[in-house]
Amino acid sequence: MELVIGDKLYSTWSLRPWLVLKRCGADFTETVIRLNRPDTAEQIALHSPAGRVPVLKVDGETIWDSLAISVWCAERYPEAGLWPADAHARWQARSVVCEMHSGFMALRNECAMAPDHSMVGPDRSPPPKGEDTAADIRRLVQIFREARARFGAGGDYLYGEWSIADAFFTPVAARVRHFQIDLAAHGDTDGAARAYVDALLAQPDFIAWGEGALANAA
Ligand SMILES: N[C@@H](CCC(=O)N[C@@H](CS)C(=O)NCC(=O)O)C(=O)O
Repeated sequence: MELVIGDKLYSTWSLRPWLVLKRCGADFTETVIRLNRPDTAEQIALHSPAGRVPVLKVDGETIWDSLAISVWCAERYPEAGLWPADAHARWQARSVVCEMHSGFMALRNECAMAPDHSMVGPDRSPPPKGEDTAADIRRLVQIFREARARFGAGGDYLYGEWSIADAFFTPVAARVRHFQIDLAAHGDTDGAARAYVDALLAQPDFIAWGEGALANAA
């Protein structure tokens, strides 16, 4: 099984299925394509009909898009518990994953992960100023606080135990850290959303991704 990904320093879409595959204990190789280079499109086209990474190659098939790969993992590795066991939590988890996958454009645009804005490393950038971005952050805080309050009792993650939802919000946690976003100023009255973000940043597979990112970049 081969996962084709973009630069680990800033390919937020690649991070998600990488975390999910790690959680499954899947045995996979990584092919890293450097983004923002003259030959990037050509390199990606060797692997992806959609011209985007991540791509998973398995059983003679190509699966592209971070959500499609994550859903494939849940199907292939049911024992990994990639969706919450509780039905209500599971319905909510799928909803927030889809909301993350298709939305938060202002936050993505203003806090883009790119060569100067890496998901790991000591560099930090000033907080975003846009009102649409602030609205996105308020919505994230609402999602985090509601899920943690309703379903989070079994662990530190959104629905207690780690799930695909956490893979989808880990790039957001990296943005919160890099862009020094004050969640308290966006509705996190008691620090519950911040504690969740800190749990994502402390997750061992994300730390391993960061070490790999810095090694790749060296
Ligand atoms: N919706 C897709 C988005 C994938 C995407 O936009 N990937 C970026 C890299 S992070 C890409 O391949 N860009 C092509 C390029 O930089 O030429 C997914 O979730 O996998």
